Amino acid sequence: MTGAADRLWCPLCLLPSGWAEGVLLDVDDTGTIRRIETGAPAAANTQLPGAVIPGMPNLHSHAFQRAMAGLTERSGGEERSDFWSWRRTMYSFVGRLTPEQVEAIAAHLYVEMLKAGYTGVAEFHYLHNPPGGGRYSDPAELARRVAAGAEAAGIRLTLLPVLYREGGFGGGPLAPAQQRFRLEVDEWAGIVAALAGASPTRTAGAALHSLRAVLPADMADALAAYDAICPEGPVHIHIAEQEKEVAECRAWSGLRPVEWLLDGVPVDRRWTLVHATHMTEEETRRAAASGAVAGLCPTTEANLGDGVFALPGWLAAGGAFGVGSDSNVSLDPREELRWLEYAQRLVLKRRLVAGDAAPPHALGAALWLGAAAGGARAMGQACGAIAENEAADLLVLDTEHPTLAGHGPDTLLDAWVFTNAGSALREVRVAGRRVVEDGHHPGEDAIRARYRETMTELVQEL
Ligand code: NGQ
Ligand code: ZN
Repeated sequence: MTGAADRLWCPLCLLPSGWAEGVLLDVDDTGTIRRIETGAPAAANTQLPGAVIPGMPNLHSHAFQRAMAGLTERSGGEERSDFWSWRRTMYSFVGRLTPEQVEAIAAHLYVEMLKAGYTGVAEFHYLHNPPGGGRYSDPAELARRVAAGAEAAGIRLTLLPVLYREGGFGGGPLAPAQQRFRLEVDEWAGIVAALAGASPTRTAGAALHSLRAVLPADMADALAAYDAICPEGPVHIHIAEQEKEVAECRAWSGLRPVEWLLDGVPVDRRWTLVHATHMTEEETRRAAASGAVAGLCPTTEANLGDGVFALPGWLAAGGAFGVGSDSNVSLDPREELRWLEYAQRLVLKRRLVAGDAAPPHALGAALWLGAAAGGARAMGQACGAIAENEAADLLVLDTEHPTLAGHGPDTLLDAWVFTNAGSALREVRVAGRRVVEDGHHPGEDAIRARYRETMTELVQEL
């Protein structure tokens, strides 16, 4: 899918400089906004009926985990349910998925994301091989299935093939279920190269699963290979999510994970540090100053009992952030932003934590615009703001909706983020093309039917 050349007019539009009235967006055939005019008449242009805000890039998703949501809220008989017991359940689930099921889950997931206001997704994709190991005849088979799901839904995609090779810090054998994840570095680079630059709305980037799963020498080889494919492209890594991981990293290297990464690797604006939950003040300052985006996934981090991100220190140091749906227990950018803020309120016993560092916007707009900008950087695509040379990835909010009624520009985004105004999302556009109209996606009936079949198959096998 490419974009749709069009002239889009809206009565009210959130530009980087603030709300503007009578805004005309001139969109080219790659779906990029080439010119913006304010105070323009509606005339014969395509009308966007409401208040227009940038769509949200989702900077971290594991698509297949959507099909596990609701299946992991019971004890497997362990003494203690925690991240690691959840991971064992996830591994047993992963062993069953077929390529057809992976595509059906991704297509459905991405439609749901669009309907909630995510217009793009960075998919952290580590499911590469058939069950038990070996290779599909095309090693990019499952990556292509995920990309086909994105194509069917019409969501912007940065597919991040993941390098995952070890069972722990310093290297170690993989569990049988993890054989589906393991690639040689050159095979991994081949998948990245096969999918990079596929279209104006679909590309690929790099992901290293974690310091637990990639040895330093492999990391260096992978980054060198990647630089030859996408010299400016994004690099993602899971880091410092669990306290046990911090302890194991120290036992291995004498350093904490974020410290190790910042000391050993040239981390910069291309990087997204996913979670970064457990950092000292010094790590927080250094990581923020590196320019890396903090990839925050508050609903999953809560679901898995990870801990609370050091948001005040991060924002005070000028750190960039974005949000991701990660395990896909929640598919709503507003819920991620609320949890991001509310966890801080509960810990600090105060209010407006994320807003303090970002006047003059009220909190809803500061969170939304901050996460959109950081998320776009994490995707490595120009899609995080309504501005010239940025993609026309747009949400049209129905200002007549009861939850938004009466709100002027000052509080509209507070009402959008801090209430259950989901049904006020009237229209969604990706690269100028309408993908959700009046809350419906044109392909959703067929996509849902395939998803239902898939879930019936998977749950019966449990
Ligand atoms: C993942 N998820 O890759 O799906 C991980 C679990 C791991 C989160 N970290 C696996 N939330 O970290 O080893
Ligand atoms: Zn993850």
